[in-house]
Order: sequence, then structure tokens, then C-alpha cells
Amino acid sequence: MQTPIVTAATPPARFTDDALWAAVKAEAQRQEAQLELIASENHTSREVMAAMGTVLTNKYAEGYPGKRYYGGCEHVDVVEDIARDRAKQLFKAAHANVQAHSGTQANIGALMALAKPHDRVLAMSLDHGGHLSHGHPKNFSGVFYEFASYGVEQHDERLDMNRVREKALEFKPAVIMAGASAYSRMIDFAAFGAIAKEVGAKLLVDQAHIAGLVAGGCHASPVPHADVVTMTTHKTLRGPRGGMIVCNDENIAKSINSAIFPGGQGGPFMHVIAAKAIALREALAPEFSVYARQVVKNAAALAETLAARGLRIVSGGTDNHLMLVDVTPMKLTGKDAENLLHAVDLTCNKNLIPYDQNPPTKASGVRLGTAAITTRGLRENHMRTLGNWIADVLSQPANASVAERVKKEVAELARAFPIYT
Ligand code: DSN
Repeated sequence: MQTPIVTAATPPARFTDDALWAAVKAEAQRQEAQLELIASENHTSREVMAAMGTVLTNKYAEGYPGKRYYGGCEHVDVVEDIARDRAKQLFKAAHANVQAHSGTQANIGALMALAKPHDRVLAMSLDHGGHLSHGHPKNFSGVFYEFASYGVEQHDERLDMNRVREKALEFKPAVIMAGASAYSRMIDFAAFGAIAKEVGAKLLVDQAHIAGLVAGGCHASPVPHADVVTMTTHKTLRGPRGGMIVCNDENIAKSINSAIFPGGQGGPFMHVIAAKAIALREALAPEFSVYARQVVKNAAALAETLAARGLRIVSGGTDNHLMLVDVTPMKLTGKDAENLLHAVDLTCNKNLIPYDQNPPTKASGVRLGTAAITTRGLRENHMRTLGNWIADVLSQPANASVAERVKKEVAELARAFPIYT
């Protein structure tokens, strides 16, 4: 069988695992045919994918460049040094660790470096847009540390830094975490830094969602204000699936390195680190700032269109790549809306909105993001079309002819803006 996407640097002449490659082919076709609105996803370059299909996957390299526990690391040392140097350059930080396999594992490393088990940590509530690794009781974070949370205000659905400060003064955490997976407003990292200093806490910023916007100059960087900054590499940063950590303090950098290996991981994924290096080079290029700015402009245009059509945008709009759309004005749950949109090839996820009356399995909102659709070339005019399609479908959920028409139009737009083909 011939596969439609070639991810290996030297692809085999023939792919023999038919069942497996059929599923990969179907996924490639799904990504081409559907418009990806999941705010945490993106479409990497072919070069990033190619790096992951190389011989680097064969190499064990426990340790760090120049200090490995295995022989034969001379070439992977070069790969990891390139990745680390580019991460430091891009985020203007003195130190980088590029080995974390995921954002959660980056947070495991950062918390191990900054706190002792059972220390207090203050983070944004998951119900208000935080993240599982910021203190969910079943996540390592909630199991090993004592968490309290801050959230958005009910009247404007935004963080009020005075209230965050009050919580920090009251709770006296060892670490304050900032960063979110469903918050559409700028985060004031300078204010978080000042609060952390005042209460004697370390500041850990998880910039997973906005790393690409920070890299592209569309969001203020947390690096000057935080003790440690963690991120994923596959969201707005548009790299391979993985995690990364940067910081400025040499002692903290040493603690992070030993918290990642041997603390939380064994051998690094050198093929993924190579792909991170390629993505970081792409993000250092001037075109990436243009991309990041377009992501933000697209999100604003989409939010405006949806609001004009009667959907409620949590906090009244967006400053970044995502928005939370309250679908209760259409008498739907988030789950209904996710399914209705999926049926017309618009992929998104249901999401709690702040102070949600529905359980997480139903939720009252959907989270929409523009990172992936901007990568495939869509601009503000397409966002207005897209917003009207979403409103058409959600305002007439029982109207099969509306769904049929929108699905056809989505297919035409997706065909006009191919990702890889
Ligand atoms: N699952 C990611 C997201 O969708 O935001 C966060 O890890």
C-alpha cells in the first residue's frame, strides 16, 4: 500500500502493514477534509514530521549532551544542543530543557524542581480554564501537592489580579502557577511575578497554549517574570507533540534537569527533540510572527461573527487564539454543539464555561481555536463565513438541509486550502 503522507526521511519502497497504514491514511484524509477548531491542535510542517520518522528513534541517550549514560551519543548531542540553543534564543531565556515528553511531564519536572511533596501550590481552577496538571485531585499534581485555586470573576469572566493576590496572601503557597487551557484573555505575568515575590512563592508559568503567540510577539512573555516557564510544543508553537521548559536561574535549571531525568523520565525521544529543533527554527523565522498575528486576528473575527449571530462569547471576546462559546442561548449543551459541528466536519471540543451549571460531560460551551485553520491559510473573511456556518448549524439543530448545505460548503473550503496534499 502507498501511504499519502510520507513521514520518514527515507521512506520504504512499500508499506506492508496494511491495517495500520489504512488508519493513518484515513486520519490524513480526515485532517484534510475537516476544519480543525480544537484550540490545542495544529498542523506541523512536513520537515517536523520527517524528523520524527528518522533513525534518531533508535538511540538511547539518557542524560544530557556531553554527560550521557550510553555510548554513541555524539550525533544526538548535536541535535539536542541545537534544540536547546534555539529554545533559549526564541524565548530569550538562559536555560532550556527540551526532553519533557509532554506538557504534563514538563510540569512534573518544574514542580519537582520548585517544591517538596505536600508543599502548597496556587493555580487556576480547571473549571475556569486551568489544566489537569495544575492540581486535579487525580493528577500527579493534586496527589503530591496541596493545591488551592483562583478563578475568574463572575461578572466579567476575567482574572482579577487583586483577588489572585488576596488568595495568595491567605494561602501562602510555595509555588504559584499561571497559565490556562481555556482562557481567552491576556494573562498579566508581571502582576503574577509581583504577587509571587510578595508572598515568597516561586512563579511557574505554563504557557502551553500561547507559546506560539509569545514566540510570535503577540502575547507578553512570561520569561522575565517567572522562575520557570513550561510549555507544549505542538499547539500554537506548531511543533511535534511534546514539552519544553525554559528558565533563567542556573540552580533552578540544574534542578529541572535532574527532575526530568532521572526524576520523571528515562531516555529522551531524540527523534522528537530533532523535530522540536526544526519547529523552533521555523518559529524564529519572521514569517512565524506573521502567522501568530493572523491566528489572533482570525480568532477575533470569528468571535465577533459568532457574537453578532447570538452566541455568547465568554468574557466578551478574545485576545489570543481561542474563545469559549456559551451555547446555552441556542438551548444546547456543549456536548450537543460539539456533535452538531462534528457532523458538518467542524471539529471542536465541549468545554465548561465559568460557573457552569452543567457537568463536564455535558458542559455549556465549546472551545474554538484558530491555530490550525490559520496554518492551512484561512483569513478573516473565511472566519466570517465559518462563524455564520457555526451559527446556522447551532441555531437550527433539527434542520437537516442546513447541516447538509454547511457540510458541503465546509468540504469546498477545505479542498481549496489543503494542508499537505
Ligand atoms: N489537552 C490540552 C488542551 O486541549 O488544551 C491540554 O493539555
